[in-house]
Amino acid sequence: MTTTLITGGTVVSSTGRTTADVLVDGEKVVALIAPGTTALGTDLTTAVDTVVDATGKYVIPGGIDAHTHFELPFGGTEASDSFESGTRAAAWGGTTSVIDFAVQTTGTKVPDGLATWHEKAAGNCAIDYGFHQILGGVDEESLAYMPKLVDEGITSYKMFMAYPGVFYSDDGQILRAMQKAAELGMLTMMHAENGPAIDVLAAQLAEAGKTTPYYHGIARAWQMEEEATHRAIMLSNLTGAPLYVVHVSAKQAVAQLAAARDDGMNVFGETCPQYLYLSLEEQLGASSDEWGAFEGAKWVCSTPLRSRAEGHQDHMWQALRTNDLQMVSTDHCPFCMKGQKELGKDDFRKIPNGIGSVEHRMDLLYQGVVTGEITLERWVEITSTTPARMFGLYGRKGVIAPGADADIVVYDPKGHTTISAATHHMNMDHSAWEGFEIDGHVDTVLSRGKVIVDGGEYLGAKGDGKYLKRDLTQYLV
Ligand code: DUC
Ligand code: ZN
Ligand code: ZN
Repeated sequence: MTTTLITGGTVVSSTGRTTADVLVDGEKVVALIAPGTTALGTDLTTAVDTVVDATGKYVIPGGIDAHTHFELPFGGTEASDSFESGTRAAAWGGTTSVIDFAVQTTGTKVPDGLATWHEKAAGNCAIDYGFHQILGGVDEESLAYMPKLVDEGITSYKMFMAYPGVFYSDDGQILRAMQKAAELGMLTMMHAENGPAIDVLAAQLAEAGKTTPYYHGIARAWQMEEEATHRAIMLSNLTGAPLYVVHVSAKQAVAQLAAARDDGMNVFGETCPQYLYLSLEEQLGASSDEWGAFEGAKWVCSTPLRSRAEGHQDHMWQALRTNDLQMVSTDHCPFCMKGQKELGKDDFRKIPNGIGSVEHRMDLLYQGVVTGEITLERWVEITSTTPARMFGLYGRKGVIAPGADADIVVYDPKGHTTISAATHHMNMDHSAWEGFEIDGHVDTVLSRGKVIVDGGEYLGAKGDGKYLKRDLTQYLV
């Protein structure tokens, strides 16, 4: 077994920071040691196989991105990152676990969708991976399969209040699934937007000739998100099923979650980097020589980017500080402009929805530390520790402590990262983050004890990543 000592760094957890050397034996962390001390009279730097010098750097638990869509069929095409390219890009960016969504679309069977997802991922991943299950058709069969999902380590599932005919569940279906989830202790994840109403608004805009990407954001108005979030909370309240609302972007939706939490309900919310940094006006309204007003298609995702004038972005940062929102995932769902986003050149409704960020989440959130939006500890908490607890991985993941998997990132606060499609590792012909400057850098990444990224070199291999059978959420007793 290989032993590694990470020396001289500042080990950061969700609750504090300390100067310590981290000793790794095989796949596990075995000790945090005060620097300069010897263990059992041995100078560990000469006793171990590998020494990683982290002097002046942060040593943090590897990032956990709990919301990715690799190879997702969507809008007549497929998300452009495979499990291979997507997890490798994640590793480059300091993410060492992902939880992707196995898909049941309306009219198909849950075990078939799940088997397909296992086939796509097995042997291809650079880092560890788990699954949530999308339920796109709540019926007797899919309800009966829910206990089996738990047995297979899929302890959370997602429903959609949007996308009629593809993923959509009506309120009666949601109620039934939540009743079952409450019984099983499963976490219900919700895409909370009023899809049927949005589809009417979108059709009215298109008929009026308003077909550019900007109108995607107008059709998917914040009222549609607030209303659906409220409805999901009420169904959760009625059934006793804990609720996790994905990709929250509207400040009014946050207010719904905050009020429910103040009332003692087990409801949680995630936001994504795009809702912290990007806006309806600047991105969806963008225009370029190459793409004209279609430039905004790069940022067409759902929920949509919100108006900066209305203050949603600042509110998302605030909610992360106050714990009204608990964590940040990417909703990584990449599509190229050429041949994919282009499908909606004449009609925003045909643009495949999604932004690719799996490589940049740790950096983008670290920039929030630099600008004073969040503390260093909160950065670790919302990118690693909380995702681990939320999705039944804590102890193994989300912490640097004896017995935990040695998923570790050495992050250099004096380093610098410029994000660009020319240098990123995601399979995309553009970057939603082109030109973003980060005052920090992912230097070294260990995945279960193996150094997979170091000094600008990728040292991992396809198949390093293993399937994560997850426990029930650790947020509930
Ligand atoms: N939102 C996206 O932007 N893409 C995929 C699915 C979703 O809900
Ligand atoms: Zn969604
Ligand atoms: Zn998603």
